[in-house]
Amino acid sequence: MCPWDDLLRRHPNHALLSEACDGLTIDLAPAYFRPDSPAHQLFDGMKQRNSSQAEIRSSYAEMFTSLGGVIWAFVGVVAAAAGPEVQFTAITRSARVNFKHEDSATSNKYLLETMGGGVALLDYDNDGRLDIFFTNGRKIDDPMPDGKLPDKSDRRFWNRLYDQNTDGTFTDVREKAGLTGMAQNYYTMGVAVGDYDHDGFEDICVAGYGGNTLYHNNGDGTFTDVTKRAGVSAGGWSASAGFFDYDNYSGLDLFVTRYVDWSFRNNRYWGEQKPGLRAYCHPDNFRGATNILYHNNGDGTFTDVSAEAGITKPQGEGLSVSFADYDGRRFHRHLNCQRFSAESLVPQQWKWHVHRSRLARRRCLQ
Ligand SMILES: [Ca+2]
Ligand SMILES: [Ca+2]
Ligand SMILES: [Ca+2]
Repeated sequence: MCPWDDLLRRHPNHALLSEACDGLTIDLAPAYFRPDSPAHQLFDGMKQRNSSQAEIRSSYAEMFTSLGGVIWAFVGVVAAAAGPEVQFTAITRSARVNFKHEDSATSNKYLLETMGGGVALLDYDNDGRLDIFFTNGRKIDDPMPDGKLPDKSDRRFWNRLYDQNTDGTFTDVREKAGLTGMAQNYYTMGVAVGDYDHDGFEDICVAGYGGNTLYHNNGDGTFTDVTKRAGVSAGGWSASAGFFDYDNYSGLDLFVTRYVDWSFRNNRYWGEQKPGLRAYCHPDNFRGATNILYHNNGDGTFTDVSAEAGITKPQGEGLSVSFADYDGRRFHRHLNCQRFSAESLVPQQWKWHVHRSRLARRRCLQ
């Protein structure tokens, strides 16, 4: 019985230690100690002597006696470095969260169908239990007839709101809540949560291809689409959104990242001109779209202040956004994560500091 077994049971993440302890990979053990340390020499000596597994095992007890303090301290450091003893168990099915994202992939390789969905954890009904909201795609024909829009009427393309029950399971309440997205009929991607009107209930903004949707939480388990009145619909390809109070005034403002100027009509061909060998055209072949900053006017409406804020250039391919006051000056900055590793950091002075990866452009056919 390996004397570390009990410890390793309590720190199962440290697989290398476990292997060394089993005498199967004694080669690994010296690497844990300084070359001039007794422990290193002991392990290395065993390795040099080509000790049998039985010998190695029997020597462990002696090693622990002589090196006990060192090894236990070492193991303690390793355990601390390995992080807290938190384990996760997949309970998706037992929690009755049966959402499956539908991208509606086609042989025409429309760029839109490469996009995944977004998810938000929020307590929409203020019962103290976090609920889950998912965005979803919509049906795309293959090929898409000229002038036709994708269709979200099939239930499998609906967005989803799961209400958490008292026993930790979830109930699909999308229809009752009015959050299916069918009426708006967008291929949705990102989602932002924030109480933009200070009524104590979290509201939801969904970003997608076709436009954004701002849902006001009515406080009774239902939501109302207030996009038009709020003036945040945008259009084009919105990928994500986030609420933050950039001016510390009149509540949460809204930042929307937007991707590229793409449509079913200007989708391009990439790959060999043979059946089954078509691939998705690289996004660099399309003009980037401009991100949008909406200022909260405090009366349920927003004003597009992107130009004044200086965020309309350069045009990128925005996918997600995060906020933080990184220099402690009590103003949020936002980090706009763009395609691949490209990113832009925008401080309060609204000057762009752009660190864009230099990715080779690949040409696609019109
Ligand atoms: Ca809840
Ligand atoms: Ca609200
Ligand atoms: Ca504000």
